[in-house]
Amino acid sequence: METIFSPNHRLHQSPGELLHDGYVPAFEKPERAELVLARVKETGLGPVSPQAHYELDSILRVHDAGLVALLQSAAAEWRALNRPGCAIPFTWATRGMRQDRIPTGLDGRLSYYGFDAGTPITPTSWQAIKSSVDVALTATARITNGARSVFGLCRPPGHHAGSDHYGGYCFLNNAAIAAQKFLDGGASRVAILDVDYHHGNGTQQIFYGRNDVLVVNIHASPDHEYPFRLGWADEIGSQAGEGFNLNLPLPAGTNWQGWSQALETGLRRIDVFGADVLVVSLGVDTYKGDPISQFRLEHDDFTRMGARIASLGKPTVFLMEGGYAVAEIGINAVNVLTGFEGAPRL
Ligand code: SP5
Ligand code: ZN
Repeated sequence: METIFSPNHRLHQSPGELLHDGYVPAFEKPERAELVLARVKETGLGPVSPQAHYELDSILRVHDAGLVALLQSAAAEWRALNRPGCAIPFTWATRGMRQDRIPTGLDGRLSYYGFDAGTPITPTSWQAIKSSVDVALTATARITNGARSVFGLCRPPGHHAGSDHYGGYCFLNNAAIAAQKFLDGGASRVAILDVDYHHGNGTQQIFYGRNDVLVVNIHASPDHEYPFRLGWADEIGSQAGEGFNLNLPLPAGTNWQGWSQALETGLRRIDVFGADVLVVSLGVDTYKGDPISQFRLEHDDFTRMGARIASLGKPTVFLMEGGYAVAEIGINAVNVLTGFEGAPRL
């Protein structure tokens, strides 16, 4: 399996942010992608290729222009106000506050488009964000050109980013942009399988009213886990999209036995849907040793996961999302890919 990788991911690095007196630690760090790349090479998974450069139009098919503009300018605007550190919001709208009006000032726009305090924008973040999308789009093109599978080693990740909001270490939704690219290239149905520990709220929101993209999420219940405000089982899609969003929330402590049952449910739904192509949001923060997560998957379970995904027999793009047990992230991510490749073809 070919891997698409950009060293530009290093241009986004959270310093760990002081937010009033609270500390927001930076689990999403450059070593993550470097260790996955090292494991790709160590295992001889396949060639590693650079990303191609794409115009912004593929991003604007999914995201609001105002969000994209803010991601490009926020750090410079922050600096122009003589502030140290990175651009970060510190006010959020709750019930009874206006959602319809975009404030003109920087803090107001950060409040409007951002939804958490853990996703700082540094002076060079935009280059990493854009390169991560380019990695996803390059991977997408490989499938369009006939590859059975490809790995987009995206960083920063994307599945928490919605059409007009960013957060959860995510700025632009790589998986959603890839899915839309497939549709624009002639596919009629795309399935997104999100196996990250956290609910992919952004991916769900982007496709919630549509029936051309089936979104299946397996994740920790939002009752107790980030992003807390979306990801329950009764979210099934709206209007034309009703029945085309499947959430499979699971309790803390879930191991392969429980997780794989949810996977089988998700795979059956994708099979019935009849996707032309599958996009996997590949987070490996379901690992038992993950520092911010509460599931119990082991190294070999990731191999099993890849083999089960392969049983769908679909052209498949894997795009890197979360996973924070840095020493093991490479083993777990690449185990999914080798498990996929080792599975008998249909
Ligand atoms: C892509 C992805 O996996 N994003 C995850 C974003 C999670 N952000 C919340 C992190 C909260 C960390 N809490 C630390 C608890 C450690 N004991
Ligand atoms: Zn995650």
